[in-house]
Amino acid sequence: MSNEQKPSLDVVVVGAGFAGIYMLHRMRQIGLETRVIEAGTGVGGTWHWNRYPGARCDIPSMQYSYQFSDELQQEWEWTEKYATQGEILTYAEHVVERFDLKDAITLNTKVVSSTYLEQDALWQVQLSTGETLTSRFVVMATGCLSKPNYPNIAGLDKCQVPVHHTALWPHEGVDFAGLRVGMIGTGSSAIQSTPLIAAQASSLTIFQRTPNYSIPAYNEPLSPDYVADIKARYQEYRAENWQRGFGADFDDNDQSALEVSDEVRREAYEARWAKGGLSFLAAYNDLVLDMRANDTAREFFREKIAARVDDPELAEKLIPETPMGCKRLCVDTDYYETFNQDHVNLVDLNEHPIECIIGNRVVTNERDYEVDVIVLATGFDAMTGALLNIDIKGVDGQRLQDKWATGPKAYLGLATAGFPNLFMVTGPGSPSVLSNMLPSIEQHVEWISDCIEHLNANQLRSIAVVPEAEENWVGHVNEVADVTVYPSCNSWYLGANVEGKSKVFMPYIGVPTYVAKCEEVVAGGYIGFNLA
Ligand code: N01
Repeated sequence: MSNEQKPSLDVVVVGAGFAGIYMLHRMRQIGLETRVIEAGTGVGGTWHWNRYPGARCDIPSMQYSYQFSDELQQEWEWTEKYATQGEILTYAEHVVERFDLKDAITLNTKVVSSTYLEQDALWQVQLSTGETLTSRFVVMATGCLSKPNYPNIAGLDKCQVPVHHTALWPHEGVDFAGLRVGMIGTGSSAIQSTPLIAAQASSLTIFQRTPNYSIPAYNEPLSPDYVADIKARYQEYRAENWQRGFGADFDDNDQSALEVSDEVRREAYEARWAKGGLSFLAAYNDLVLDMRANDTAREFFREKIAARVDDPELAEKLIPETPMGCKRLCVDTDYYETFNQDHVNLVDLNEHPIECIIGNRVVTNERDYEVDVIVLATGFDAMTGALLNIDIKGVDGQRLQDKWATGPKAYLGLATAGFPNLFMVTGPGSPSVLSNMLPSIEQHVEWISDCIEHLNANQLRSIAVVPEAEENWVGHVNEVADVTVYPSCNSWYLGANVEGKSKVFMPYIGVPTYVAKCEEVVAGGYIGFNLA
């Protein structure tokens, strides 16, 4: 393309989940020609794909929603404390209708590659349909948990029974009635789906590599009075939520778990347990900072899990050895109790690893398990998987896959050096998965759209990360993580769940510090970026 040619678009947005939808809305508001490219048959991102039984959000629904429009948040009626996948998907579809965004979203289409044309300061975006787009900016709204992770098990590709990954669940659902089900994985997706699959199946065998910590959800219908109270002070409620990163109901305690007596601590844990949900982690200020404090919570969970499982030997297998919170805490409804049913079995893969799958048999080193269907609840190639699925080439033809071969490097999780005018929403190095994703998405989308407006207002063609600023930020992200318990187990935060992936701690811990840094960068004239 030569300098005289104009790009077909101002902005290409990749993905029509919550990030892509809001990005499109903002771009439209400032009059930019924008197209969203979405691989799925509908909008909603993670809520479009993850339709497994029991799929729900673990952030209360009054907080897991957009706040950019007061009319929208006043009009929309959430029905339960934790919204179901179906309700969240309906909400995403409603937002698209309400803000008249549909015509700019191209479904059933993948972005195959994206190449930066340096001379023109343009991106050339190749689609799976054969169409090529050119645009000034590309915004990767590809989600943190969108590329499914498949276990490398010999024979899985040839097995003779249906295999369903929780992250690519059939839209028509799966009827498990009377079937022998084998499920691999015991993360959030497995923990949510286990009780519902067990209720249908003739047998359910769960293959567990690492047990997880789970706390009851105590999900319930939302009372009209509760909803009215929050809606009357929604802005204030959102502000409180944002200060805490994870939610207004977090109710942080600025005390160490080690400063109080055993009785006081026990009472505090019991109260958090009775409330249920992720706020358990905020019971004391050092649960994720000090292993000794973490041990007190671990011990409490050990007792709680043991009390929910009838067979003490089985309970032992379900109790994690890892620090609490170093993998994302799960939130359940009757997960552990499901193991008290005779037709539900647990196979500890540490004792009896899967050797292969032959025909309809999952073969461990101890015995074969005949199954009629296999559920892979094996998670995601998190945070980088979807980005690296696209062949992205920046300055001098450098590939993002090569640049990130030893782990992702991004400045504030918003952009990466060598790839000008390409933004990421909640990319590696931003709080993203260690925050309530919806406000984090909104903060990123607003930062990016303000930045594009700034470039346009000042007739600037490009914005590029200064490599040194990126190095410093990546170093800081790791420094912060290293004083916590987070890097101490094989989690997807570290990329440790995917064979061959470099182990680097990817999210940034600390929403308020992060937001202040983003604001400081702008106030200082985009510190750490070159604008030209
Ligand atoms: O995935 P996971 P997920 N052989 O990675 C196991 C969000 N989410 O889909 O721990 C055998 O947590 C793996 O074992 P190990 C939420 O942020 C939210 O459940 O790696 N097992 C693990 O047990 C969550 O954290 C909600 O040793 C293998 C499981 O598969 C994130 O998504 C609901 C294996 C994967 O667990 C991911 O959750 C659902 C192998 N080769 C998801 N490979 C809510 O909002 C992997 N495993 C409530």
